[in-house]
Amino acid sequence: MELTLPRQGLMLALSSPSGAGKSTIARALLERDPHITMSVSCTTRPPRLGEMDGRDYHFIGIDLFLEMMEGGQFLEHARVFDNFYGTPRGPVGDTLASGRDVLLDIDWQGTQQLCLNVRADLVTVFILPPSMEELEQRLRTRAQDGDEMDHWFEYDYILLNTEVERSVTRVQAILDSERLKRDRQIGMAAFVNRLRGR
Ligand SMILES: Nc1nc2c(ncn2[C@@H]2O[C@H](COP(=O)(O)OP(=O)(O)OP(=O)(O)O)[C@@H](O)[C@H]2O)c(=O)[nH]1
Ligand SMILES: [Mg+2]
Repeated sequence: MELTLPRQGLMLALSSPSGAGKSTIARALLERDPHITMSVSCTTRPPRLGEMDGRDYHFIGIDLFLEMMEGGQFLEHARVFDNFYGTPRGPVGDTLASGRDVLLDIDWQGTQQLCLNVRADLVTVFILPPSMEELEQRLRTRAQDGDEMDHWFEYDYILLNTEVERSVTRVQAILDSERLKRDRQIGMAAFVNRLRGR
């Protein structure tokens, strides 16, 4: 049986230009790894067909969004296209404290804020398409997607998503390695003491 020690959870932020495959990778990772959960953002954009409130997003009005913003209830927030998006602080804190990890599907603006405020608990991954043709094929490329791409330089890890399966394996490898970082293994000192009979 595997021995699990208490550890400090981490936040894995995934960003990419639209259509580079971020949500496919995120979904596969969530299925594969039982110790990471998705952060459900608040947004002022209307739900799309098939989206469920509380699962895909918390769909809220602009008034409530601003109230939450002013109340400091977001870990980060940003305006993307014509809508507001924000990561609720509470659930992320609870998950990290319980030694589990949180997956965040957020843009570069949100990632910058997390880098400033919660760097120690943050791991950032940027996903790039292998070519612009690929991106255009998968999409409806939007004007702001070029802007998003300019921010690849601010991320810890950069993935070229040539093949989804390989990309998921790589994100899993990043996650596994980051979990093993000494600072996150908060149960290790006690374990070593026990090991040495102290
Ligand atoms: N900063 C920030 N960005 C968010 C948050 N939630 C979602 N986003 C980003 O907002 C953008 C638009 O998301 P959606 O409205 O769901 O649209 P989408 O079709 O999923 O867009 P893409 O993921 O870019 O293809 C994406 O880049 C998301 O990563 C959040 O809480 N904070
Ligand atoms: Mg998306």
